[in-house]
Amino acid sequence: MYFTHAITRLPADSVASGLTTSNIGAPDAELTRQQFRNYVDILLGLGLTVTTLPAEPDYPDSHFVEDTAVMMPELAIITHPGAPSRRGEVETIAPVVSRFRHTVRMSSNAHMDGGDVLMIDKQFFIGLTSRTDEAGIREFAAAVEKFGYSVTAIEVGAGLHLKSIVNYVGRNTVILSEDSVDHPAFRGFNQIVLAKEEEYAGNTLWINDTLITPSGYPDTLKKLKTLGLPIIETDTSEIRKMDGGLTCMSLRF
Ligand code: CIR
Repeated sequence: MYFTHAITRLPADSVASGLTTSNIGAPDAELTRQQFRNYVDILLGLGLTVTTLPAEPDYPDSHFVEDTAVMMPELAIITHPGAPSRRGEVETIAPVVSRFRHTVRMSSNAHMDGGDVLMIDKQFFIGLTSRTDEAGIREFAAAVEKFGYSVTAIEVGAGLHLKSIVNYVGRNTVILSEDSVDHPAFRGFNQIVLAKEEEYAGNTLWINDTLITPSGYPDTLKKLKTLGLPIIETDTSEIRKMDGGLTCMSLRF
């Protein structure tokens, strides 16, 4: 998949009021924005056209745009996010996404965060988590299967989202937590297994055969280097404080 565009949203001053389970302190709003700007610069450097939406102070998690939609070449699904405080975020994302794709909107009986949706070619692996339920996966599957996609549900025991612990990093390889290694869904891929203390770095983003990875995770970096792809490290200290990572801050297509 070659990406040409990304949609992002500027973090609001209210960022520290968002949802988090991290217990590693409150993020600094200005440093969050700086880390966000660095991220956007990396996307621009990789040749993507980036649409950055204005901050939404009433939605302190709204710069985690990945959770509000799932983009694919044929269509986009506008999700019904699992956390009640985040549901309003889709109202301002939907019109922007619909400039680029035909959109299908999930019903309010179903729940899904885009952070649970891992797309590898024509396969979707979708985490069953506190944010994404079976009804969400059923509605999603009904919308995409006619375009030849397969959908596999994955029970996620720990971590916020599936992509908190499993991501595709190119070259038929997934990076994943120790706990996910034996999952049959990932047996067909080469595997880079995260050290327990570096699990956060599993949220590495593969864009146009370049890897963007959080800085400060030396064991993961060493393992990623074996793929032979260009790697860009960037600091996500403030993003992490709100359970966010690199995939969360953009919709790529
Ligand atoms: C939340 O709990 O919803 C946000 N604080 C973090 C969302 C991170 N999103 C993602 O990993 N896709």
